[in-house]
Amino acid sequence: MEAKLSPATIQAGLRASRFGRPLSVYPRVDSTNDIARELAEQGASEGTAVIAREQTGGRGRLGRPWISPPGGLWLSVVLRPTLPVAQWPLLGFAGSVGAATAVEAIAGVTPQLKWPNDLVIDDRKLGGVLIEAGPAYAIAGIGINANVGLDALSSETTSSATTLLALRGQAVDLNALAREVLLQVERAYDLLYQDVSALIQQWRGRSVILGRHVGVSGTETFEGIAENVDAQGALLVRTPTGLRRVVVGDVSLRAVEVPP
Ligand code: BT5
Repeated sequence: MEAKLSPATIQAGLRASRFGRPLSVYPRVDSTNDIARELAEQGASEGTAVIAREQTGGRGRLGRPWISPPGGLWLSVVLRPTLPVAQWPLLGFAGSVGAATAVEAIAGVTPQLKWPNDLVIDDRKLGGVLIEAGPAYAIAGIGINANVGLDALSSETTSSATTLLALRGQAVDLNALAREVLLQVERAYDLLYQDVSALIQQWRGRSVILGRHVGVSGTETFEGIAENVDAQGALLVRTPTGLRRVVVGDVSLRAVEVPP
């Protein structure tokens, strides 16, 4: 039987040493990032985590909506990074590498990563990461379509999204997934300080875009070959006029034109 998300169940056997301590689980909130931010403003320590069974105002990057029905994992963690601000984009790498590693361990499917922080399977989006920075903290928001039917997502996203339930045909243990995400995101976050190139290497190893023809939209729109990511998490795209560095934006995969 599918167990409901519960703080006691998640914390029993939690192997993370800081992430998820403390942890609160709400039935329904606007956005777990907002609750985590309030806690951070009140001085909550690094690792304080907030989970909701459902979000009514879940958000993505750049003000976009994030559909968050019951059955998903909607989780935010308070971070207190001491990294130079130029490296903060790598917080998203820690979130996405950790989340992908956890999904693989619990659900037995292998998410790939699309820059900056999407978890994708067969080019469909399974989850995403939203990093929001505050004065002396950052909030890492992680969303994973776990036990969510495709019909619970909006018609706009069903063709571009996937869920663990749709992929596997059976539910995952959400409490176990939450526990593993807390552990793996903590490990990936610690790598940022201990061995940042190892974290970037893990991101590269899961990348679905490197070496492929992509369209970039952000401050400018252009196409090229996604060549690499740099030590600050920016995407390097080879274009006919040279290498372009993308710090904020979206990428989409393009079919490679075959010459006639
Ligand atoms: C993201 O944004 O991918 C970041 C998502 C972060 C969600 C978590 S849940 C916990 C925490 N609390 C929050 O309020 N947020 C975080 P972005 O790359 O901007 O992707 C947003 C786009 O993904 C939307 O414009 C839709 O096209 C699509 N989308 C929305 N909901 C989706 C879903 N459940 N599954 C797949 N795609 C979705």
